[in-house]
Amino acid sequence: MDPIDFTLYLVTDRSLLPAGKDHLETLEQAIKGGVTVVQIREKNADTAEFLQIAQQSKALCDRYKIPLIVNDRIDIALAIGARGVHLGQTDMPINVARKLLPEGTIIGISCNTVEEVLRAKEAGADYVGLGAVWSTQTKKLTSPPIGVRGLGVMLEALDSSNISAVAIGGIKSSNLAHLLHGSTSQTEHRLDGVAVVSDIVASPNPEEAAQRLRSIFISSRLVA
Ligand code: TZP
Ligand code: MG
Repeated sequence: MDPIDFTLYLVTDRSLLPAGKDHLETLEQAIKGGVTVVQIREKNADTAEFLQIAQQSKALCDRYKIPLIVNDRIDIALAIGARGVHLGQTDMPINVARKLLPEGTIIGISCNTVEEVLRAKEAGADYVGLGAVWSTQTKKLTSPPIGVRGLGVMLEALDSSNISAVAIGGIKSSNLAHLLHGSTSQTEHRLDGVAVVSDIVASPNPEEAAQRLRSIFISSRLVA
């Protein structure tokens, strides 16, 4: 299977959609704008609803050949044949998830400290989500944002390992260049991408929002 391109990682949140906007329509526009991987994140849906949203989103992502990752739920990932799962620190441990999922399923984990990054490396995570970098309205944070400096320290902890790394939390087209310059100029391990919720999902024009983020990421990669 092709490796995942993490450049622009859209994490969905239907509660942030502007009035009258539909999840699948927004997802399609974001993909047209250049999103490279999608995570379906449903914090309020029951199982039946989560499954239905995940199935519909998977069908759309398949049409555009975009990999789909399911937040939290191994069972839903299995049911829809997702490319991966994204786990939090208090979700199913990586080694147990690995046993349950088909070979080749991507497992990512959220990390907020260097210790969590080292544990994720040890446990064989395929990628880490580092953050929250900045404060955000999208998620109630349980620890303070790590900032650009903190992100740099966590990237250093990844050293030369081949785990992919994405930053998350408060990332917008207005601060992305700053984030990329500040966190990765000194480190051996560079960010493979950025994970974004509200700057795309809550935008009146998700396609343009995705285009802006992607082009900032790509230009910074060219000069780095
Ligand atoms: N995990 C850490 S911060 C966050 C998640 C899911 C939310 C990020 O949302 P936004 O809108 O991109 O700040
Ligand atoms: Mg979780």
